[in-house]
Amino acid sequence: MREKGQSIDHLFSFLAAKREEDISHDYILSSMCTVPHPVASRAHTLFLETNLGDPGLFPGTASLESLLVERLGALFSHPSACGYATSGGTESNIQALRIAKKLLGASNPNVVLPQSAHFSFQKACDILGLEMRKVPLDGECRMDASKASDLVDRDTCALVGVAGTTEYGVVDPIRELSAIALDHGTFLHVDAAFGGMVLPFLEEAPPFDFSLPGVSSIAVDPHKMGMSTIPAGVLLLREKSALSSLAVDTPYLSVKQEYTLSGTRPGGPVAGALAVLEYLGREGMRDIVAGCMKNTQRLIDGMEAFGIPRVVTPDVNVATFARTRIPPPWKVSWTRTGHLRIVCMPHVHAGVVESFLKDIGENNA
Ligand code: 0PR
Repeated sequence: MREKGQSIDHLFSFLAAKREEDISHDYILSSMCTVPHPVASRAHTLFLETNLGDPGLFPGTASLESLLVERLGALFSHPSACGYATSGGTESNIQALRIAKKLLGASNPNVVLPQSAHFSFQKACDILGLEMRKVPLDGECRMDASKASDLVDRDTCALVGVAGTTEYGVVDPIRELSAIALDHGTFLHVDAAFGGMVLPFLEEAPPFDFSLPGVSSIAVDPHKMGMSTIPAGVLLLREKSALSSLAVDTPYLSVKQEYTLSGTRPGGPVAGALAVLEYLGREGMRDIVAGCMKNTQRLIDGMEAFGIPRVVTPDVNVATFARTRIPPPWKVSWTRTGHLRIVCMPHVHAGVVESFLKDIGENNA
């Protein structure tokens, strides 16, 4: 650390230069995050110094967290769902499996999850000492529910389905998983980190939420399609008792117990996430999601016109293609099996899709 501090001008020109080194969102086609909505940024700055880790000191901010949980619970067909704001899908998935493990209390617990599950489940199972039982996918990259059923046994603490997979943007057969979960009395966690802020706003979407009676918990990330500032995730639970199973005593805080994974937690992204929901309403979200889906379809049609086929028809705004080369400066990603993957986030607007397609057309050797 410096002995004497730098001048403001020096410091901020250094910081600005570093920020310039980052890739412009204009070329980022690989990300599930986006430029925050302006109301999210504005709300976030109002709550910069708030800490939800000691909610008694910030009762206003804490009530926004409750309101966020209530709004998302209602969006997912269970207005009295309980939950809390996490740092994102990874924390939500860890906490959901932690709850499931405690509720079962088996000595050698396992988790049955699709091969397509996000790598956060690997972290969760490592931390929690859970055996991972991976269910193969069908030809459209969705979990094969009939094979899931074969893998569930008495030591299965959780069955996991994904609503909007990271790589192929499809929704697992959650209705079938719900039936299996009810049959075996198993906890069913739905990872809707991405799809949770897309599916409720589509005209026709596969079912994935608490309207299915076997669904025990849902992870949803406002910092993805919810256009909030980072980090904003939410874990929702059907039963309050499930969340209470994580409670630890916090003797010297303004509350006596907490069930979160982090201690200190930022209020800014929570205010940002709620601000977007309140400002846009269902109508505004439907418009934004419809735009992203239209751009996804245009991208698929445009690529196929160049002879580059889609891999699957996605349920959400993630498009995948059998193609391996992309001209610079575009930033795309590749799936584990080598398919080109593009996420049509709100910043990937119609003009961006057209200029990407133009570049592909000119380099389509
Ligand atoms: N569940 C699903 C279905 C996800 O897609 C992700 C992240 C997670 C859980 C974990 O969420 P957090 O990263 O918020 O903990 N999916 C993106 C991915 O791995 C995350 C991401 C976002 C990666 C932006 C890169 C990027 O630029 O692709």
